[in-house]
Formats: sequence, C-alpha cells, structure tokens
Amino acid sequence: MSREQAIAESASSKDALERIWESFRRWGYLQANLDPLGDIEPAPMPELDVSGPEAEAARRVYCSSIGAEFMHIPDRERRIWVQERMESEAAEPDRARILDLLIRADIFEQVLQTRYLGTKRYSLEGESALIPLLDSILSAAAEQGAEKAMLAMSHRGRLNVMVHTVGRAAADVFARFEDVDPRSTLGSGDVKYHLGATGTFHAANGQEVGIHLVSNPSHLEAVDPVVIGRTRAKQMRRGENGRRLVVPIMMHGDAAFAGQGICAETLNMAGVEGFAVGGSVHIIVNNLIGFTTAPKDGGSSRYSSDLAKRLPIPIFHVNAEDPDAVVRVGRMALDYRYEFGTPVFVDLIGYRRHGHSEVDDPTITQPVRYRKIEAHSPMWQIYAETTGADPEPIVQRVREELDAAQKEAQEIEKSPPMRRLPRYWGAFQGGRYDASFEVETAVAADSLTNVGEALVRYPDGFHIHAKVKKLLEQRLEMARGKRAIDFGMAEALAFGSLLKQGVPVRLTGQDSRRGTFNQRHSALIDIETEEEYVPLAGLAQDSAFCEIYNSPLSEAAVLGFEYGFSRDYPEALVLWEAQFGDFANGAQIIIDQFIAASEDKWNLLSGIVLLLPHGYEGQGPEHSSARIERFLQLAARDNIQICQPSTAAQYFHLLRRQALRKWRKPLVVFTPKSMLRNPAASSRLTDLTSGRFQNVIPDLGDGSAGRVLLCTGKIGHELAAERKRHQENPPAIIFVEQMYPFPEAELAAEMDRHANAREFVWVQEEPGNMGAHEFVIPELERLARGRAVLSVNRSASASAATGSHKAHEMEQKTLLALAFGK
Ligand SMILES: Cc1ncc(C[n+]2csc(CCOP(=O)(O)OP(=O)(O)O)c2C)c(N)n1
Repeated sequence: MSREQAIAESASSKDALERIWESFRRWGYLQANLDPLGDIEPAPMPELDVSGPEAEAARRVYCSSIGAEFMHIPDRERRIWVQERMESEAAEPDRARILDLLIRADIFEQVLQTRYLGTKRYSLEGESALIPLLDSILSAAAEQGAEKAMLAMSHRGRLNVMVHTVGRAAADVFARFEDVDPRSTLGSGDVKYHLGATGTFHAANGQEVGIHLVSNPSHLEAVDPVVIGRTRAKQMRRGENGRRLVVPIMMHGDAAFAGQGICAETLNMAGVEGFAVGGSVHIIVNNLIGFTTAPKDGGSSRYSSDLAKRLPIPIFHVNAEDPDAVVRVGRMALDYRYEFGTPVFVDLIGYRRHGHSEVDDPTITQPVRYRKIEAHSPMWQIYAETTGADPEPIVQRVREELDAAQKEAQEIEKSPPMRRLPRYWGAFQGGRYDASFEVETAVAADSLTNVGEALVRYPDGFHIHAKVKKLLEQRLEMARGKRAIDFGMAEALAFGSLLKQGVPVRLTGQDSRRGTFNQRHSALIDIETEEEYVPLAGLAQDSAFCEIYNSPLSEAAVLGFEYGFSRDYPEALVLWEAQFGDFANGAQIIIDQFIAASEDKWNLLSGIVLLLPHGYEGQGPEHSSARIERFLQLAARDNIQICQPSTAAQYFHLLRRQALRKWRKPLVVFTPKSMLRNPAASSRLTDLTSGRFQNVIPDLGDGSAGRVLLCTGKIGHELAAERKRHQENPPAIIFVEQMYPFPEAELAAEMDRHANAREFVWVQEEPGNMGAHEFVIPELERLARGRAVLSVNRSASASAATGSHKAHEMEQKTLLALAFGK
C-alpha cells in the first residue's frame, strides 16, 4: 500500500469512527438506561446498530445512566461543551454525602408516614435522588459565586426539600402536621405543602447559598413565571453581577410539565431582553405518572421534557437510581447555565413509591407497575450495596434525630414562620385600608412642565416619524398648559414625575412600548435606523429605572412574571397591561391564586397594577369587557383595589397614589380606549398640579336633581353628553371611580346631598349578569335610605357584547334613553 493510500484509508476509518460517535451523540439518549423499573423501552435506532470497541466506548458514554439531548443546539460551541463534559472522566463523587442524603430523604418520609398516618405529605420516595441532585446543583452554584437560589416546586417532596435543602428544622415541619396553631389561620392560611420557606443551603465544602422556596398554589406550574420574575427583581437589586448572584431552580412534575401551557409561555420568555434572568435550571421530577395517569395518556411525545426542545438548550435525562450520575448531571447543568446563560433541563427519572398521596391506592390503576415497586428496594439500600457502605448506623442516627424533632414539635405552641421577608419590605404594609395611608399626589406646575419637556426631547440627528413629531409637539403644549392633557400624556407625566422622585417604573404587555391604541410612544423609533430612544429613562433619579417592554404574546406567564417582580421590588411601580382587558382571563390562575389571594393565604403583599382596556365600543364579544364583575367577586377584606378613572388627571393621581402610598395592594385599573383621546376625558394641567384621586366624582350641580345617575367609566361621559340635550330637569351624574374598596363614605355624602332625589339609577354598558351591577346595587340600596334604586344595563347575555357594530349602537342608544327615563 502506498503512503497516500495508507493516509486515505486511515482518514476514512477515522471518519467512520467519528460517524459512530456522532450517531451516539445524536441518538444515544434514546437507548440510554434511564428507567429504574425498566418501563421505558429503548427506542429502535438503526443508527446505533453498530459494534466494535469504538461503538462500545460511545455506548458507554451515551447509553448508560445519562441520556444527553444536545445535538439539536445549532451553536457548535455549546454542543462541543456538552460533548466534552460527557466524554471526559467524571469527577469522583462524595459517596458518603450522597448516601447520607438518600437515607435522610427516605427516613424523613417514613417517620412522617408512621407518625401522621392518613395525612397527605406527597412522598418523595422513588425520587429521593432529588436531594443529592439539588445538593450537587447548589454546591456548584456556590462555587460559581451564587449567593441566592430561588426554588420553585409543587407538592411532591416539598416537605423533604424544606428540611434537607432549604435547611428548615424538621421540628418546624412536624409542627405543621401537629397543626399546633389552627386559630391563627381560621378562614385563611394555606396547606403545609404550599408554604414558602427561607433558609440556607450548606455545601460540603462549607460554602453557603441563601435559599427561598417560593409559596405556590395547587395550580401546577403557575408558580414558574412568578419565580422567574422574582429572580429578575432580585438580580436587578444586585446590579451588574445580579445574574451570577441569583439563580432560579425550577422543579416540575412530569405530567404537569408536559401538560401545562404556562411552561411553554415561561420558557418562551427566557431569551427575551425584558424577562431574561441568565438561565434557569429545571428539574423534571419524573416518576412516570401523574396522579393515576400514565405517560401515554399524559402527552404525545416520548419524554415529558420534549417541550424544552423548542429552545436551543440541553436536556439531560438521568436514571434516579444511579446517584453518582445524578450528581454529575447536576453539576453539568448548573455549569452550563453559568457558561451560556440559558435554561437547562435535568429529567430525573425514577418512580413513585406510594399513591399520588399516601391515602391513595395506586394498585387499582397501575397494578403491575406497583407490584414491581413493592418488590423494589429503596434507593439508599441499592446505593449502599453498590458502594459497599454500611447504612445502618446512619439510618439509626437519622431516626433518632427525627424522633427528637417530632417530640420538640409537640412542645411548640405557635407554628414558627418558615420564611423571612427581605428588608426592603420594611417600609410597606398590607391589611385593611386606613385613611392615614393617603399621600400628596399632585406635582408642582414647574416640575411637571420640566418632566413634560424632557419627555418630548430626543437626540440631535434622530429621525423622528412625522406622526410622532406632531404628537410630541402636542405633548409639549400639554406640558406648558396650552392644551388639554389626554390619558397618554397623563400616564407619561405620572411615570416621569415618579422616576424623578426616585421611584422605579416597570411596564410590560403586548405592544406596550407604542401602546395598542397608538397612545403611549414610550420608545421613539428612528425612521432611518430603527434605533430606539426612551425619553423617560433619562428622568430616573437615584437607583430608579424605567423599563417598558413589549412582552411575548402571553397573559399568564407575563402577568405571573410581573407579579413576581412586584414581590421583590415593592418600591417600584410595576404594571402589566393587557392588549384588551378581555384577554386578561388567560391569566386567571395568576389573578385568582396570587394577586387576589396571596395576602390571605401567605401574608405576602404586592403592589402590581393591571391595566385592562375596557369599554363597549362595538368591537365585538372579545374586545369590550375586562370583566369588572370577576374582579369584584374576588374582592374581600381590602385584598385588591378596583378602579376606573374617567379622566386623565384621575389616572395620573391614581398611578402616583399607588406608587407613593405605603399600602401595598394590587390595583386593577379599567383603562380607556376611545376615551384616550376624548376631550371630555382630558384634563387641565392644574388638575394634575392640585387635588388627588377622587374615589367618587360628585355631580357638579347644586344637588337639586330628582333623578341621580350613577356609573363608572366611559358611559358617564356619554351620559353627560346626552344630558346636554336635556334642558329640563336634567339628572345628576355621579362617577364611581373606585369600586373596591367601596367608597361608602364619599358616596353616601354625595347621595345624601341630593336630598330631592327620588331615584338613584345605576347605569352600565355591560349586560345585567356582568359589570358592577350585582356588586353595586345592594350597596346603593343601603345608602339610598329607602329611596328607589334602579338599574339600566344591557340584557343578560352569555357573551360580553354583540358582534354587530350597528346593533351595538342601537343598544347604546337604548341604554341612554332608559337612563334618562324614556
Ligand atoms: C393545574 C392543575 N390541574 C390539576 C391539578 C390536580 N393534580 C394535582 S397533582 C396532579 C398530578 C401531577 O402529576 P405530576 O406532574 O407528574 O407530579 P407528581 O404528583 O407525579 O409528582 C394533578 C392532576 C392541579 N393541582 N393543578
């Protein structure tokens, strides 16, 4: 053979070997040994039907206890990073620590089981490797310089994680099983496996990471965006290095991750500038069952994690019964997050030793699998056997420790708080409303003009759009008191004046930078270069910032994110805007479970603002109503504020009031559409430089009207316009600007002022089964002191509005006629 031939042959055999490795890198995970019970069959892969020493070497790397999915990542550098980590020798694990953690995890569950038989605890057994996995991830995070990890997880293994990862005393958890303090939570509070917990993780080398396990509702995965939003806020507090210092670790159930859309929405935000956190570490605690549902009924693809492949990120499947592999994967995942700043997934495949909860019998639905499970030794026993360790002394010691903790718990009289609020909450409070919370919201005229002038300036050479230029010219006139102020300008002045006072402002929503109705223009766009300029940002003083972002087309995840952000930035004005209020029900879980109820369940406050465009303008059933009735139904014990400002000045004062009061309560604002530019809804500069938000706008007349119309929002302006055509006995019109907390005193005073009134008429655009009607009528009847209370509305309807513009106009006309008693 010639030298050339030899070279060519060796090159082609090198190519062939490389092709073998490539096949295993690409497809090996489909034949990896991932399932401790062997229920996941290897997928037939002709590409892997190869033999020889090289194939065996590649098979050992890619088809053992770790199945790495990474060849779908387009960036070669990232693929090579994973490949090198997979193909290099694993570091020697700390087997004594792993065994200790596995034993602790299982014995903790067993003690709960024997002591509190029949109580739900959602055991981790069968997935106990989660505890060493978290240990490995957090130890690696400590080495990378993390000082805080934000943890999200649902019910499964949560109590175990609280003790063994978050570092809460076992006695504190047992105390909750003893239910030592039921009176403190009558009618409120939450079950123990939803509570948040703050603590410290201690790595083997003595390093520490602060941990916060975030409170969450039963609604699986709803907490995901909340944790990401909280992480972003905590990162921003820490400045430039924030993304290194705070890392989110999210745990998911396999059925929930495959099934819940909010997972997709949350992942989709990972690389979007306004929402990015430099990557999150995800663990699917994959027991191959969801309650009684097998994976084949829980999704359409092979792995629960397949959704994650929509992003160019790695997914590491790992057999939970190979704890050495588990801790190796944990470190790899964490390091990847720090190297590339993207999410990364660990799919921890194990089983569920008991039923869904411990009162549930799984042998009814999965008899064969559960026979296997019953015959299967606990993880720690298998690990002790394979590593040749003697587990008994550890088991004995852990039992003794937990027995002592349980005795201690019986002595506890009051459940100790599991979490601490950060110091920045010190200046704020919740609870019932008190008039002492009120603050000055007016801004001196010269200061407001300064803000206004700054808002219309842009850099030299900036090519402004002709329409925007005109708008800015108009805004300059508004700022100088030469033109009435509209809603868009009122909002900009509220934001600008707050920023100047050092209050951070963050607003996101679909198309919010420009504004759905072309009303905001928070970012000016150069028509030559598309470069963006945000005049508001230049106004921020001290540590304030102005973030106004367009969001992905999601309601649940984006609102969840902003709610989370507001939880860790109480001093900021944090707003989420729906494109139309109608779409906010896509975020109903976040509204019901977090925004309305978090103070009641967890004593956790938020000052989040929801901007919900609302109003009947003939745009059809899904562009009319933000569902005032739903928010009013959620209102109790001053948990939220529900307002509909009818003028630009009212909107200005409302936003400033929300930011400047120390009372932190979610604020739902029904915002205008056509009213944005309606002269009747615009205000004078002097309305912003004096006064404050009026919960009720009284009628301007002398109180002699015989008929008094009460309303909220746009219809009030239509009533006022109609009244101009009624010279004789015109009715009075009262605007209810805050519907909750109900402004009883103000409204009573105004109704009493109308001593001649024979009837009070609530007028609303919404059908009778919607709007404020059902909430407001009993209140008005109380305040009317025996005088008649009537109501005018569209007839009850299954959908919010008609699809016909003409029908809408006829209905609106009828409403006005009825309101005027015709
Ligand atoms: C959004 C939502 N739908 C339904 C339920 C009821 N539910 C509670 S746990 C559960 C099964 C969860 O399975 P999985 O995600 O695999 O977690 P596992 O319990 O197996 O750890 C279901 C359906 C719920 N809590 N939340």
